Amino acid sequence: MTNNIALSLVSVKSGVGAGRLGAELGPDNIIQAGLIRRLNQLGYTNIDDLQVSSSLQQAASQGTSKAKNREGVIDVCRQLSEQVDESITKGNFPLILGGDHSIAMGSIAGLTKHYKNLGVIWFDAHTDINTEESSPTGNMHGMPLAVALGRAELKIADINKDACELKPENIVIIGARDLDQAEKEIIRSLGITCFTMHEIDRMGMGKVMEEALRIVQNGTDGVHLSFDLDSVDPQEAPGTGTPVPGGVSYREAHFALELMYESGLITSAEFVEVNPTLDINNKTTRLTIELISSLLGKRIL
Ligand code: EXY
Ligand code: MN
Ligand code: MN
Ligand code: MN
Repeated sequence: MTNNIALSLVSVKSGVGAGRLGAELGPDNIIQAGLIRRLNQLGYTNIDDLQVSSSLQQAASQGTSKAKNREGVIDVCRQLSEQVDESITKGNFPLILGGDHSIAMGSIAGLTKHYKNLGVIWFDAHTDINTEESSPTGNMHGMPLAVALGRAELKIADINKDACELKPENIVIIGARDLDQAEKEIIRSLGITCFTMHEIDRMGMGKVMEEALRIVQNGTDGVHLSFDLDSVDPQEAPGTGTPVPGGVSYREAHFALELMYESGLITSAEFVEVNPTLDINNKTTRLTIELISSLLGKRIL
């Protein structure tokens, strides 16, 4: 089985947006555990292997400013934005491996050069919508949605001058269960759809995804999946820097990704916050490979 979709696999080896190091080791670990072989098995044989790295390798806890390691995060995001831009120009599907979640600013900056009405599905235990002012930690992996929406001091155009801001009505957050008070207020005031764990329990993942896919395709020209591994329950995904109990189950995560594949709507994806130094028996890395396989068309039967 082959298919004619060419992938740009972008390894973003940076953990400078997180409060502790380790996420920069995610991409190499995922590739060493056999990602390319799995992609080949799924028929993806045309894969560009691209790299983004940070010269700064220090955890954000070292800094004291409101946005710690700000210049380091911007440097990584600019590089990533270029890679994503080139990938789309070539007609490839950008598949981005993080890295901490601050890299999403770079992905979105590159994507919105091309997609002026980008839809975004954001799987996360958190909502990553703090501004420099509202953040309780100063860790920039808690800020990418605020930047992408134009709510933060750092603008998406500071990363790529041709980028444009996301529209709140084109974003759906799924799996949230640990929000700061200021994040609750900004989500309510902007009217962003957020299916917390409560809605997943109540509606079931099938219905949540049906609604989510309906929202992100309405008036959009592309749909990006930003998948933070901490959306999954820590029992299944222990290797992540900010685990929160009560997450998405193994099957709920796979089912969501299977439905995204079936929809044919997803035009780019990133999988972030895998921290191999915190993992148990490489469980989170192996889960990430399985989840990517579901997104890219793995069939159970
Ligand atoms: N809301 C907290 C903060 O802003 O520091 C925690 C953010 C964690 C972000 C993780 C990756 O999704
Ligand atoms: Mn996140
Ligand atoms: Mn998170
Ligand atoms: Mn819309």
